[in-house]
Order: sequence, then C-alpha cells, then structure tokens
Amino acid sequence: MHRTRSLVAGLLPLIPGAAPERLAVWLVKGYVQNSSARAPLAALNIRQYSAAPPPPTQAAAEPFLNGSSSVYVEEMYNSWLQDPKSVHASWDSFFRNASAGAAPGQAYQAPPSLAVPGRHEIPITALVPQMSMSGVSTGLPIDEKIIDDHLAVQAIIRSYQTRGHHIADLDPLGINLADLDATIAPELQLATYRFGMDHDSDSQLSEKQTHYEVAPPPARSLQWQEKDMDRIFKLPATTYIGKPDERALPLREILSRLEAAYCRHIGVEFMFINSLEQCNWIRKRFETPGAMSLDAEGKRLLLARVTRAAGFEAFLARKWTSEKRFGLEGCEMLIPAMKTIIDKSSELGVESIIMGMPHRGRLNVLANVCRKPLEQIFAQFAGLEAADDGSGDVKYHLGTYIERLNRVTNKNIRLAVVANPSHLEAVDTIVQGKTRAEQFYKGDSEGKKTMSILLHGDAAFSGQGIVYETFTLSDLPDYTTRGTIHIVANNQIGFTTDPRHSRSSPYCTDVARVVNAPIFHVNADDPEAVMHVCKVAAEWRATFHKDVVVDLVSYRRGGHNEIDEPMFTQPLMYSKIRKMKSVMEKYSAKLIEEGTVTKEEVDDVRNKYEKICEEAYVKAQKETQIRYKDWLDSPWSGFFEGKNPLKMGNTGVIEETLKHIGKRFSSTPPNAAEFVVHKGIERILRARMEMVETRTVDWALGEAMAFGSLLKEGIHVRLSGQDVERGTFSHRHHVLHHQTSDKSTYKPLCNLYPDQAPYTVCNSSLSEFGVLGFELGYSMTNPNALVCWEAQFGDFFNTAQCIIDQFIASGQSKWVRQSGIVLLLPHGMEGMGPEHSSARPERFLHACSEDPETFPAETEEFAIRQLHDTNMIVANCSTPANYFHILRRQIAMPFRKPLIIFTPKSLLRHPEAKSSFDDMVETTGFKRVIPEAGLAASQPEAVRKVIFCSGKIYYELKKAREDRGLDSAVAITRIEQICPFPFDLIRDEINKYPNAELKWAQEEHKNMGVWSFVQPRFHTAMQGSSERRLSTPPQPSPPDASWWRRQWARLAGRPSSADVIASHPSASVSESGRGPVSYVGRGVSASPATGSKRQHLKEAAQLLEDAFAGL
Ligand SMILES: Cc1ncc(C[n+]2csc(CCOP(=O)(O)OP(=O)(O)O)c2C)c(N)n1
Ligand SMILES: [Mg+2]
Repeated sequence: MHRTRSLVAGLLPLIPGAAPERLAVWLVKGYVQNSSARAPLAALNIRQYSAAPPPPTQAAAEPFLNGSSSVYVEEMYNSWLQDPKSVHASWDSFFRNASAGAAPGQAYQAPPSLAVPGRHEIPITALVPQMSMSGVSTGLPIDEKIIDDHLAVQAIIRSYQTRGHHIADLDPLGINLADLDATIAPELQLATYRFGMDHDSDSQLSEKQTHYEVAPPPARSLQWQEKDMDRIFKLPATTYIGKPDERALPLREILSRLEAAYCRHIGVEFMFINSLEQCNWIRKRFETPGAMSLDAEGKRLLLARVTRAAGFEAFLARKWTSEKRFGLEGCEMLIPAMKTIIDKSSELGVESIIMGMPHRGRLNVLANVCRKPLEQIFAQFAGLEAADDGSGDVKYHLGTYIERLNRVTNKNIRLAVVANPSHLEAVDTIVQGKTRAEQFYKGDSEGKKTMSILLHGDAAFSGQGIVYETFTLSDLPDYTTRGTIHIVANNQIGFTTDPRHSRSSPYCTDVARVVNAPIFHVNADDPEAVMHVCKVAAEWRATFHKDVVVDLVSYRRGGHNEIDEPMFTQPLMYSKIRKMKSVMEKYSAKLIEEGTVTKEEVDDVRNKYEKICEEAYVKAQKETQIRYKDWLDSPWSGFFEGKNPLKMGNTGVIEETLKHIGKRFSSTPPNAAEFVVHKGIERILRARMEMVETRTVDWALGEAMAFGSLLKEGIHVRLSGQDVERGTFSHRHHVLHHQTSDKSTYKPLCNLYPDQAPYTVCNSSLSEFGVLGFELGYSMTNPNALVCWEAQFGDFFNTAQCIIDQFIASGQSKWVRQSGIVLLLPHGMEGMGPEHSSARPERFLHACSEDPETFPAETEEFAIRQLHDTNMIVANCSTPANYFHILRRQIAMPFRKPLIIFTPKSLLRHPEAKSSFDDMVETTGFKRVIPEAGLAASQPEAVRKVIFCSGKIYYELKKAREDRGLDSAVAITRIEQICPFPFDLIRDEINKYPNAELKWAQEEHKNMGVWSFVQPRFHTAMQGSSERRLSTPPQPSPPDASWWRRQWARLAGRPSSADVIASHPSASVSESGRGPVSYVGRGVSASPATGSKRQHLKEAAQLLEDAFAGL
C-alpha cells in the first residue's frame, strides 16, 4: 500500500489533470482520460485535425498495466526511482516517457533490436507502444495490427503523393477547382485507414466528401483517433519528409509535412511516372523540409521581376487604353517564372532557348524576358510603315531573336521567340523542329546547350490536338528535343468559355501525362511557390531530358482582350476578380511585413521601371518606320550577304558523281558477308546497279542522286514522314534491315563519302500537322539544308492545312521568314478511290501569290526573278531527271522558297519514266516546261492540236497518241513547274504551232487539279506576246497590273485580257484570234475520285477519247 502510494505520489505530478482518486483507475485503465489532458500535443499546428471530437475513453491504453500487474509495476517503479539502470531498458523508457507526460499508449517503447538498423529502418517495436499486448485490446494478433497501422501510414503518404494535388489550394480566386472536381478521394481521408479500429467495424468510414470554395478541406478532419496522431511511425524509404536525423515521426507531424508539400499552393502530379528514380527525385524536391524556402536576395529579385511585369502592363494600359494587347494581368507571374527557368537552365549549361507562345502576355515576354528594346515594341503601336518588304503581322504575333548576357549567371544566352499565327498551339512543333535542328548542327546530342520552352493557354492546351502531337514527338529518336518545359498561363477561362465547357479532362494539363511528364500545378498568387516549381522544372529537364509542365493557376483580370466585357458571361468570377489585389501588391506587402524590403524600396523599383518605359516611349515617338527584320526569330547571318539574289548556281553534276552515288546506293553494306539482306532488296539493288551501268535513273535513283550530290557538297539532307525510310510504295529503301539481327540497319546514303554531310531519314509518328510543322521549324534554322517532308499519300496534307496556310504560304510575307522546305505529295488518279488519288494541287495553287494577269518582264533573269517573287513553288515533274534538278535547285537558289512537289506513284516503276545521265550532268538544269520533242515538233505547222498537261497523264496521252497514229498531228507539252507559271515558255510553245487547236488535259476533276490556275495564265501568255509587240508596259508590274493592263489595251484599241476573262470565264482567247485553250478531262465533282475501279477506267478512257477527238 505504501509502495502504491509512493508510486502514485511519484507519478502524480507527471500526469496533467490526474486526481488522486483516479490513480488506481489510471493505473489500470490508462493514465489520460480525455484530450484536454494533452492540450500541448493537441495544439500542434495541423489545422484540419483540431476540430475533431475527443477520442473515446481508453481502456487499458497500456494493456500491461492491468490490475494483476500493479504490484509488480510498483516495485519496478521504486527500483527505477533509485536507479534507472536497475530495471530493464524498456521499463526505463516507459517511466521516463510517462514522467514526461506521454499520452496513453505512447510511454512504452520496446527494447532495441539486436540487429543494426539500416537507413530508413528502425525497429518496429521501438515505435509501437502496444507491442506485445495490443492484440489483447484489438483481438488481432499483435504483429498484424502493428503492421496494419504502419501500412496505413505508408498508404497515407502515398495518397498524398499521388492525389494530394487534387485538394491543393491552387486557385487564387478561391472559387474554382483546378481539376474541376470538388470531391475528396477516400484515400485522402484519415478515416479510411481505420487507425485503432476493429477491422470489422466501418462505423467511422465516411462517404466521399466534398470541398467547397475556400473552406479548408474538412474531409481530412473526419473521424479519427486523436491518440493516433501522436503515435510515432517509421518513415518509409519513399518519402523525404524526415530531416536527415528523423527516421520516424508522429503521425500528426507526418500529415503536417505532407500537407505542406502537396496540398498548399503547389499540386504536384507525378506518381504516374513509370520510374522510381524520377518519382523519388521529385518527392525529394517537394517533401524535404525547407526545400521551398527562398533567401532574402531571391525574394527581392522576385519582387523586382513581378514589379516589372506588372509595370509593363500598366504602362501599356495607360498609354494605349483601347489597343488590343492581350494583357497578362492576373498571371503576371508568367514573367518571373520564365526568367527563373532561363536563369536556372543557363546555370545548368543551356546557351540557347527557343520559345513558342500564344498572344497572352507576348509583348511582356518580349520586353521583360527577351529584353527586346522597349522602343521597338512601343513603335508597333504607332501604325508605322515598314521599311522592308512584306505585309507584316499584328504585334502580338511577331517573333524575335536576342543574344544577351544573363545577369544572374553572367553567361551569354540566346533567346528566340518564334513568330506565330493566331492559330493557337500551331507553333508548337515548329519550335521543336527549330530546336532539334539547332541541337543537331551544334552536335548537342543530349540537348545540354539548346532547349525549348512552350507557353500555352489553358483552353488551347487541352483543346488543340496539335498539343498531343507535340508530346508524342518528344521522345522519338529523330524528333526529340531532349525535354521541353511547358508553361500554361492557366487563367481558368478561354475567351468566354468556362473550363467545364471546354474540356473533359480534370486538369487542362492532362495531355502531358501521356509522356510521363511531371506536372506542377501552382497557385500563381504565391510567387515563391512559382519560383520553386520553375527551378525544379529546369532541373528536371537538365537531369532527365524529358518534358515537364508548369501550370500557373491564375486568373484574367480583364476581358479576353482590352475591349471585351467579361461580366457578360462570367459575372461571379469577375465580381471576385474586381476585388482581388494584384500579386505585386500582395507580395510587396508580404515582404514589407516580414522585413525583407521597405516600402521605399518597393516604390523605388516601381518608379525606376516606369521611368525606363517613359524614356522608351519618347524614343518610339521619334521612329518613322518599323523594320520587320527586327522581329525575325532566326536571322540567317551570312547567308544573304554578298549574294546576287538573281543568280542561281548549277544543278547538274559531273557524271563521275552520279556514278559513284549510284553505285553506293545500289550496294549492300561493306560487311555484306555478315549483313543478311532481304532477297527482294537484293533484286532491287541489282536492278539499280544495272541502271547505273546503263547511265539511267528511275525515280528512286534520281532522288538518291539529288540527295547524295547535296550531301557531297556539305548540305545536310533530312527526309521525314510516315514510312519514308522504305517509301510508302516500297521504292526507296534508304534503310536496309539485317534479316537475322534485330535493329541492325544500313543506310547507303550515309555511306557515300567520308566527308559528306549527315543524312537523316526518319519514319515519323502518324501525324501530319505535327510533323510537317516540325520539319518546317527544322528548315528555318539553317538555309544550307534540304529538309523534306513526305505525306503518305498527298491528300493527307490537309490535316496539316494550318501549317501550309499560316506558315508555308504566308510566312515570308508576314514575318520575312524564309524556308526551303520541300513537300513531297504522292499524287495521281490510279483507281484507288476518293482518297489516295489527288493531293489537291488546286489547294496549293490558290494560295500562290502570283498574278495570273501579269506577264513578268522578259529579262535574262526571268525564271529566277519569278522564283524570287513567288511565295512558293508548285511542281509536278514527269521525269526523274527533272525531280533531281528541282531538289538540287532548292539549294542552288540564292534565297529559300517552299517547294510543293506532286510526286508519282505508278511512275515510280513506269518503264518510260526514266532519265538518262545526259539529263543530269553539268550542262543540264531543271526544265520548267518539257516541250514536245517528237515528230510533231519537227513539223510544227502540220500540228493540229497541242495538248498541254502536267504529271503522269503525259505518259497516258503519249501512248494514246501512238495507238491512234497521231504522233505528227498532236504535240504534247508538259508543264513541270506550275507556279511560278512559265509564261515565256508557254507563249513560245503556243507560237510554235500556229495552226493547232490548244487543249489542257488533266486527270483531276474540272473543279480540281491545275486547270483553274493555268487557264487565266494561258490567256496572259498568249496575250503577252502580242502586247509585247506593242511595246511592253513598265516592269515589274505594279500590284494593280490588271488596271494598268486595261488602260494599255484601251490605248491600243482592243479589249484587255482582264475584260476578256470577265466576259468568257471559262475560255482563254488569244490576241491573234486563235481559239482558247480548252479543257479536256473529267467534269466537276464533289469527291476527288470515284470509288469504283470500273468507273475510274471508264473515265480515264473517255478522257483520252476526248483529248484526241476531232482528229
Ligand atoms: C486554333 C484557334 N481556334 C480559335 C481561336 C480563337 N481564340 C483566340 S484566343 C481564344 C481563347 C484561348 O483561351 P486560352 O487558351 O485559355 O488562352 P487565354 O486567352 O485564356 O490566355 C480563342 C478561342 C484561335 N486563336 N485559335
Ligand atoms: Mg485561358
């Protein structure tokens, strides 16, 4: 009794709130009855748990303290009081903990294990107080319960890592949910884990909870056992929330740290990544205590950057109140975010960054990220005339290129923003292609020196398919840029449309998951959180060379543009936005309050920037002209300088070169003995070799000789597209595959000369929009490369129509941006059905900028001047030699123009579609027109009909003529280059046959193909010759040439060509009174070709009948 009293007396002061009469109870049932007794612990700063109900009274929280053991305990206690070492270490620990006020179930610690624990290993018995007796209270075997609880903690940790982002506080407005989902998954509810519960009971499990607006997520405060919060749990190896010396933590602290890492202003989405190493890398950067802290200097720099970003928008708003600029207000953090990524990347070795972005905040990026001179930006608002050629573009589409010192890293950095059209996201793969090309030319095979950043709007990122196409290119060997950093300026609206109506995915960024890119969602009103994710993104890219997404969850302070009224459609959102303080105001107030800066410093930074803007504004007022060249994203330094723009190099090559390339292209690999070539390929190679020996080429050989001879001259050649390595029609075979060893290949064109330029031939992903954009971007980096994209069938180009319309056809005019890209479009009516027949030449031709009514000045430079003046070249070659020359001409030209070639299918193997070396040697060149060279040409007066045509139909017409015995009565002339139209040669050809009826024959339907393009040009060609006799009007013709032509014709007392065309829309009438060039071919149609083979053959036969009718 005495002993008991002394024990009681000894413990009494240690037990807060314990009264003497309760001591026996305490001994038997546990020493704390309610949570108030543990106020100090309960007051730990986990806000969401403090509201929970007190746990029920515990019976025997220390089960070994039952009635029958009290005497023994008493003895032990007395002994321990005298000498702590006199009792077993576990009792020592227990009494110490109890004396220190440990909660029930917490005082006991099992003795240390004999085994030495490894990193992350601590003996489970050291963590779990119930240990041996817990089975008594729970009815479960002891180990199972302990293990269950630890597994539960592991599961909780994993749930935070996996799904914590769903309940992070991401929306600065506090009204939306970045993932469009208000529920809280059960995995994020503690009750789900049944701490301290009988496994059969689920009375404490909650239903799925909902979180609303700004209230703290209540789900995590649901049913739980308060006592569990203070239990210590071992930290698994998959978390970094413990400091270096912390291998175990109380559950409360575990939850608190997980909350801080995953549920505050950053939502990290990464657990879908299939790499433990990468997951751990990310966990470490977000979980490590203190990882997100920023020093005072960092904070000041950040504030200065936010101030400039905001100051720029404010300045523009003040000076040009109603001018469209697609302001960044509400997402000003985009600027510091980009700058942080650039700083970090520069620090990690990047020297060049290529960027693509939409309208929003573009001017701010140019000003504050690229540091484009402000006066140049402001001058764009003045509506000045341009000093150089081109039609220009609106200011928020223009590109730029700047090379400057990065002040943070003290290293040079080149920044380029690629010009883009209004079409959102269309620029993405162009940026990638340009980046890839730069890496290629620099030998930067790991992407350490050049990288790309792509900016997106939330609606466009989730809505536009090209974004997916861009991601799918990201890891392909010949298309990867070794990691792109994507930043989404997620203002939670697209024009007037709410996210719930613009996407079906939870986040606007979900498309990125397809390539295992980590996604960092961040509340853009927390500048320091934004900084952290941006640094991590840059490090991620530098470490793993894979894509990463930063989702800046923000808002749009104004309407879609500066003239729009957002209250029409988003009244609640905008009444909230009107009350929002800007991030600059909030952050400066925070830094002032914490003493990092003074109010004076804040004002000073703001005023200084305003002064800079004012000075630039004054300078801009003095500008009288703008220069589009100032806005070019990649100047080709040295390419144009010293060149005569109207002088072209030769395209023919010496026979020796043709032979050499031909032989190499026809040979098996040097190690042929080991490399097993397919028998069919062996036959093809043999046939090629025979052709070389007979000085002949077919299509594949002609192409290989064009590529090979350019490679010899040091010109890099790249051929990309679906199945291009073999060729859709199995004619090319640029990659030979070892038949018994997987992935062992041989590329003959890579093995022509020891010092040749590199040749890349690559099968692409099944994408046209994305891949054509990529190749266009690739072609923009270096003019001394032949970059070709081949469509599987020509008609598939139309899924890339945006690239053709917005970039290829108009790029030079809008942005003085040249490109020599080549589009190879298999074309021809061969009974394959509505698709796979026509590459729709009409679509390209109507986008050509040539005036149909103007016969250009006939000077020596006629042909090259035409090329110089056109926006693109469209051709349909009928011989391998001409194909060879036109490819080589792309490089021989002193400027660059896109080339669209309609390429053959059946002609690839047509016995007549072959060329001799004689047509490819030095003295030869590209033939814009291939005139009749047979019998008819020798007696032109006797010719009764001239049939003009283009492409494969030539061979059909020729055979039909022969079959009908009309070789001397009919001349057939091929137009190989359709645009620019060979007015001069066509005029000569018409004049050569004075007595002939003139026909245009095409296999495409009348409303398709080339007819509508050539028809008015035939007319101009015919008229051109007679006008010239009257004395030629001034050349080159002004844009209103048709007006001038009419005046001139009136003076000469005859109707002008324009008048004639207006009155006879389907006929071209010659001045000399000859009939018009009339049409032979299929009638109009909605579909490009019939689906019936029989009908096709019928139509084809009828066409030939019509062509030779009347003879
Ligand atoms: C391909 C395409 N379709 C439609 C438009 C018209 N448009 C311009 S901006 C815009 C909304 C874009 O929303 P978001 O991507 O979220 O960018 P934000 O304007 O909100 O910054 C739309 C539909 C366009 N520019 N491009
Ligand atoms: Mg938006």
